[in-house]
Amino acid sequence: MFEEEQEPEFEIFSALLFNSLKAITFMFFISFAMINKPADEGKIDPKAEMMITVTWPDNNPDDVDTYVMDPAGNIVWYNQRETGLMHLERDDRGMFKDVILLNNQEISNPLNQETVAFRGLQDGEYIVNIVHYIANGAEPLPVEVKVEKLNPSVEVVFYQTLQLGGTGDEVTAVRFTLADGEVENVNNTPRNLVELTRTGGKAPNSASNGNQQGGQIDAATGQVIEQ
Ligand SMILES: [Ca+2]
Ligand SMILES: [Ca+2]
Repeated sequence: MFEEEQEPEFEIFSALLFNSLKAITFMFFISFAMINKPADEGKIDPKAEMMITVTWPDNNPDDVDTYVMDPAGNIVWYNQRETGLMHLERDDRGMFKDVILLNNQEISNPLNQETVAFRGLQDGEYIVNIVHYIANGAEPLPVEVKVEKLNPSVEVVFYQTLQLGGTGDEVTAVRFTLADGEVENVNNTPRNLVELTRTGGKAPNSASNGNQQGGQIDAATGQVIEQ
């Protein structure tokens, strides 16, 4: 009799205890998941108006770099990841430092991709170049370049696979002009951007301003080769 009366209270207590334990366990896993978030994860601006995505084959060790010039002459690249309204989300260096944590173990991340986001649109011409910064094989490297205008709905402005032919090779993937938010004059007339970032203009590396000749770029160091 006595035991029967006590039983419901005990059940309520144990149910409360069990639920508390569940809540604590849940919070533990949430905080654990947050700790494990890779530090190198790129930020994607939710307000992006345009997105340029450069992709090369998974697991390929080559380093490809993306250079984009805006109508004001600003150039975004790995050493100047934010300029004007453009932002390079991440410099992908092939397999270098491409690790993610899974179950607390480092595993290699096969993805080779760089993205440039535009926070706003300026009228005028944009130039998108890709550069074979480090090539490891003798074969040409296929690189997919996609340019999308995101608002009011996603519109693919350009989508093509181009070939990069070895260390130092720079290719103009696409040039386009924005006029009142509309894309015009899509073409691929070549224009070198790497040289501009090293020889002055609006580029941050003013150390080589004196070299008006420009000259060849050493792809391994990024420095202008003295003639
Ligand atoms: Ca890169
Ligand atoms: Ca990679």
